[in-house]
Amino acid sequence: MSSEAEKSEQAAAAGAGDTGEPTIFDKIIAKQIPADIIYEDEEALAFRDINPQAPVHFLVIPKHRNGLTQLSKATEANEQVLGHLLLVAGRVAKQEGCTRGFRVVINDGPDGCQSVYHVHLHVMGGRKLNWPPG
Ligand code: TR5
Repeated sequence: MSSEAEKSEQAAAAGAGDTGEPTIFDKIIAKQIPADIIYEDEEALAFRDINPQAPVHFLVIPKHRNGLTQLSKATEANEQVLGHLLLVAGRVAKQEGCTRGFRVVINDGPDGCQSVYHVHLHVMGGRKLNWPPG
């Protein structure tokens, strides 16, 4: 894992939460930091998770965060983009070969184990997933 990724995980472990600073995802959007991008449009970016928890594990993020650090801060103003992220999640899961299904997760805040405060969807598949999650 890169030192940037380690820093992000350490911040989460320390319960740092939303710092108001640009996140690692802003740097990925700006192509300042490389990521394995598998889908991109005007509003959304999907890239493989650096620490995959399933054979298919990618993240879908809004390219324009507009203050939306986490789902619990969402308002009606974010409704369209959140819907778009879900549509992208489903389309890219299909593109990635998840024909038998997949899971979409949004971690929110310290109890949700959120480590990057730029709202994002985890999409996981490629094997039978366990339920309930830990
Ligand atoms: O814990 P939450 O829900 O906030 O999820 C953040 C996710 O971002 C984790 O699953 C990390 O593995 C993932 N992550 C963190 C970094 C990173 C990444 N995925 C792809 N590329 C990444 N880079 C380049 N750097 C990271 N710090």
